[in-house]
Amino acid sequence: MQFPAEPFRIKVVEPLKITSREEREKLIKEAGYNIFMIPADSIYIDLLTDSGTSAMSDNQWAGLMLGDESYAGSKNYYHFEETVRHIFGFKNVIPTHQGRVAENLLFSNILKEGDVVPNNIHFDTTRANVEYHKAQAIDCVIDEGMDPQNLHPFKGNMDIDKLEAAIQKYGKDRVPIILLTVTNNSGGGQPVSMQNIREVSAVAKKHGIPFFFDACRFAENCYFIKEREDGYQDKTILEIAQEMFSYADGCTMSAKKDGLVNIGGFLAMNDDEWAQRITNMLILIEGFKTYGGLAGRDLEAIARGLKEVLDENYLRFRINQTRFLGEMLDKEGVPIVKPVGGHAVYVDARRFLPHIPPEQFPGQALVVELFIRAGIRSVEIGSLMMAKKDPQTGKMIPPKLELVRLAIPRRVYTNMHMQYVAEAIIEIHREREKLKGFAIEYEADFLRHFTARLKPIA
Ligand code: P61
Repeated sequence: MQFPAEPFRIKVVEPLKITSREEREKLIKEAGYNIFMIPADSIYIDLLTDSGTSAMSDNQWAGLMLGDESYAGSKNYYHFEETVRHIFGFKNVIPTHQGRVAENLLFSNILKEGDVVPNNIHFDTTRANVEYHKAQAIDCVIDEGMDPQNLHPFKGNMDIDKLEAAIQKYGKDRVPIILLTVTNNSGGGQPVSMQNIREVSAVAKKHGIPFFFDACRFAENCYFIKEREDGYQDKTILEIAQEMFSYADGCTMSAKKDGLVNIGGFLAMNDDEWAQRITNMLILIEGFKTYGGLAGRDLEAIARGLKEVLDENYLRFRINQTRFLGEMLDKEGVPIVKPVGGHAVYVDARRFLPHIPPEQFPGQALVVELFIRAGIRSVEIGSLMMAKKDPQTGKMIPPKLELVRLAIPRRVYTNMHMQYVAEAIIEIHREREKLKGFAIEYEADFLRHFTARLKPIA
């Protein structure tokens, strides 16, 4: 079968509210045309993020009842630690309540002013945590990774020449760590190949620089390796993950993605001295080292989720569900980022709405129309979220791409939901000339997309 059906059946249902077009027009107007301001229970299909929105399995829910809420030494911590060690192979396992805390703890321990951190592309929380320590976050993804039409199978790969050039330019003493984000979220959920991981690891070793993964979507990355890279077709996802992590010294992880849970994360590493220092900091800001800001039951759910996410039938469905949505759109001429990534389909709003200039937010025009027409929530990743201001003229400098992300929660929506989403977008695409741009009425000084108020341009 080209698109496998859901490898689970539904035991509990959560009814969805279906609002009328008039209700949605009123809601979005009251929200200042900002999709973050819409109450979630007025949304029919919520594709804002795949983070923390997974459906847990019956096995995970059962695990919650085995939560041991002891302050120190909870049995769930040991299960969690053993599971992370088995899959990721790192010696020290430090729980945190989500991914950005793992980043903050790591960088607080190793970064100083003027340092440089290379990554394929830093996710926004990673970049913000690097810059908070007055260090510089630099992106070294291959050029193909920035071209929405290039069909390279591993568009998340690090450009080894760019990485070497950065180390030469700043000197290895100013590069305390090399990161690699799998899959590359900010580049469209694109995978990194095992070959590239080996090469990055070799560069790191040659210069004596520690190498860490941002491992949020590691299992999805492993599935792409199995599917696309020679020599991995007969390996299990666990074997691929174990090999991948064997080339690194540690990782940060938001378990809200491939941990299949609603909250949780961790930091894992081989270095005992770093782990000791970070644990002391953890105790100051998150909690004792056997819970790290989580309940015992949360740790149990993560341990079980990390095992479930390695199931190849699950991953085959997961990756193909995303592809199913992408291919339906592509077939009807809707411009998307290709190949389709692991966790989301990205619509190219610049080509979808060429008559709306970046300063009138074409991506946001599509986001608003998709909500009004179909009750679907997506998110703009374009000028509203990412534009910079020219310090001299005050004029907006748009980012390279104007995208709308349709992120798919894990095990939540069926393929019929995806068909509904595709039909809505295809319908809008047919009538695209009717869409109009937006102007900003209110904006905050930073991260304006979360709270901005907009008005339609007549
Ligand atoms: C997302 F709009 N991602 O994609 P935490 N690394 C990577 C991530 O994708 C990631 C984190 C670290 C989110 C949630 C999100 O402004 C935003 O557990 C590759 O969320 O702390 C999160 O993990 C951080 C969306 C986060 C945003 C911040 O939707």
